[in-house]
Amino acid sequence: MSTIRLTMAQAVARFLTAQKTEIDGQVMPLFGGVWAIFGHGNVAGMGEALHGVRDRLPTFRAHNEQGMAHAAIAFAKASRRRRMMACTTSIGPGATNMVTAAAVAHVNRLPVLLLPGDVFANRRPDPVLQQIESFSDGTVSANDCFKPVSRYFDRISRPEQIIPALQRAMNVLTDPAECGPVTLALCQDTQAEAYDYPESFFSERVWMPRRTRPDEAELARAADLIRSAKKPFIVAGGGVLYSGAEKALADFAERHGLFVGETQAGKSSLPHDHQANLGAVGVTGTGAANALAEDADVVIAVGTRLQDFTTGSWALFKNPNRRIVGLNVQAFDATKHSALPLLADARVGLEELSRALGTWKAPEAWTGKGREEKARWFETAARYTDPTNAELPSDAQVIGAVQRTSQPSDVVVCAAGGLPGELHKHWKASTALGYHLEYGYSCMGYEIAGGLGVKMADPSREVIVMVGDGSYLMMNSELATSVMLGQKLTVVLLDNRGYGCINRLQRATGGVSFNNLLQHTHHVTLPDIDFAAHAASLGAQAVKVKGIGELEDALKKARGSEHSTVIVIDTDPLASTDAGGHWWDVAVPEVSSRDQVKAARKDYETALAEQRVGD
Ligand SMILES: Cc1ncc(C[n+]2csc(CCOP(=O)(O)OP(=O)(O)O)c2C)c(N)n1
Ligand SMILES: [Mg+2]
Repeated sequence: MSTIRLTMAQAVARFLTAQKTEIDGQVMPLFGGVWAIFGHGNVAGMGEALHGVRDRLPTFRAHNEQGMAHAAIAFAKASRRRRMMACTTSIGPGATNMVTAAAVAHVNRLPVLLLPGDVFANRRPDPVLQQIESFSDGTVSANDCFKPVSRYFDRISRPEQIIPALQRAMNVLTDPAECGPVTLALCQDTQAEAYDYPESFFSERVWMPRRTRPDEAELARAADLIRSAKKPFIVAGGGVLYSGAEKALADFAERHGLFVGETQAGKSSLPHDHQANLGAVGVTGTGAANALAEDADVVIAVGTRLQDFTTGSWALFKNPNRRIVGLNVQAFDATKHSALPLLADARVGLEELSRALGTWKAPEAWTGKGREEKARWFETAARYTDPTNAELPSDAQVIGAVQRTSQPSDVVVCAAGGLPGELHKHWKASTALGYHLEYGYSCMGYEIAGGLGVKMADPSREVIVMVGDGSYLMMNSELATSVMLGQKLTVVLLDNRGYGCINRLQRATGGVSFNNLLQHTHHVTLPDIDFAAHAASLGAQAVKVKGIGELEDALKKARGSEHSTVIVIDTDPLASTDAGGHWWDVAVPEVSSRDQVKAARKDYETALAEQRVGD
């Protein structure tokens, strides 16, 4: 066996360069790069190793570990999980800064390879700078925080351990069912230790997406159930996009006369104007999709985790006879709420299901209802997004302006605040992946860093990041990285002077406006933040606009620019789209001295009665 003597860190770097993926017949590197913030625990080991492979595996310097991991996660999502990135950090705070991002990837089932540095395996210099020192457990380090939010966690304390660990890591990162974050905590002395690695460990490997075919009996049972349906309805989740099943979904819906509601992760599975697409479903759903979801007797749930925003906290699907067919690669999801599982890749699953259904079509009366509801919704929705002269436009009116100046190939990126709900209802996505919402963890601060990852995944598309003032203040530093890397973003920053959506939620649950909008906080001086000046200081072109007309002009100008641009607009914190949507379970206090809370509790108990438990 021929071997090569490398440090463990050099072996990691070399191994990553040998991993390939095949997209549209073209073999390319699986890893689009490594994000790195060096410190003690990775600068000497991983730093030296990454420098050695920089021509084949670029290293990118970020400003915040959470932000760089967000960029990596967004890159993977925008690449349909077919490409990914790694992230390396120092030990201690550099590492734990990434834990929230690991949770983002875990919830959203997205691949990212996290390589935090760890304490010395030999323990000689203990306690080292940033070592947390457990009194009771000598094996614990700060990196144990990654365990619950990693699909696979390992700590590498001998150089040869990296051989099975990296192979296991690749299984997890590329398996559609298991997919999620992998954390390999790399002890700093081990990174620098040499070992005679077998050459074969570094042979090129081309990873192909596994397309699990349905089990025959499950397929027959699912087809029987769908054939018995009078009111079938499809829920399209992120799995449709990860599988590249858009055409299969369109064919399936057309052939069998079915309508589709899209989750946040599934939005853009069908073009907004496709006859079958009723738009968003669930708590932030369109009136059209929700009308059909409420009545549906068979819900075909494709590639969705069925989170509460999709199921209306399990009160949306009201038909007492409703059954669910769970078409999913992951049994954990396919069997939720007594669903009839159909374990398969979304694309082949839909193709085979269609074959099994033959010429079966949904009843015409039901199809007619879908068409009517869709027409009614579009008329209603336009009232919220049409141009306005209002001094303080709503989020929906800003979305209307962005939409009017956008191109079909644009990608809109968002994650938290009031915007995701408004975008889910109103954004008209024309092409697959044109809508990028991180709404599994809805992590404030994902937006700009995520936008950067989306842009790096496909630089040919214009990326428009929509972000609230709260999210922007929480994390904006990768804006400077976008400037540094020449990866252009257009950021539309909606300044409603605080946490608008949480203030609205607080009021809706009977609370007093308290500690959300800046004016309702404990303060000595009410902040008056000059976001345009802030963005400009990070190197972006920045402008503050007044109203929708100026916003549209600024958006057109930004399109012509090659530079990252931030457009700031003041918006109304109280306005949101009251049409469409569905109840969401947010627990209201059972006792309170406030009459408004008592009233909200009464409404809450009435709503709870609609919640279906366990069926
Ligand atoms: C990291 C993180 N902390 C807290 C929350 C809870 N949260 C959701 S939206 C929100 C306010 C967002 O404010 P902003 O970005 O200004 O959007 P707005 O609500 O004003 O539309 C908060 C605090 C979260 N989703 N993520
Ligand atoms: Mg805000």
